[in-house]
Amino acid sequence: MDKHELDDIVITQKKEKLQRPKMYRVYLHNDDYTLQEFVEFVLQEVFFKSYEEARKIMLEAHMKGISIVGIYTYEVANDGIQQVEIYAEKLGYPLLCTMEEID
Ligand code: NFA
Repeated sequence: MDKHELDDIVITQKKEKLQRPKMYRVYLHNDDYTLQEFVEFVLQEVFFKSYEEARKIMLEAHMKGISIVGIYTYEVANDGIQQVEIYAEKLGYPLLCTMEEID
């Protein structure tokens, strides 16, 4: 093959980079003071849970000490946790959500 035959071949194949953002698990922690109904409200309002999902997540934390709210990107997890803090602070509740990076 003449070596110039290859000159027109354009290599378009890029090295595939995995477009996978780091994900974070958000936890709900139990305490003895926050009203159950308030926890349900916050989970619906901040993390867009249905009433049934919110109640299930709240009850699991209430009984076991901790439960998983969901898995989100950094921004969504962090914003959600901050919103929970703001709501809780307004009513003087010690309600706590935390996040942890997952692989
Ligand atoms: N344990 C709280 C109560 O009995 C309710 C609660 C559930 C608080 C889940 C925080 C998280 N009022």
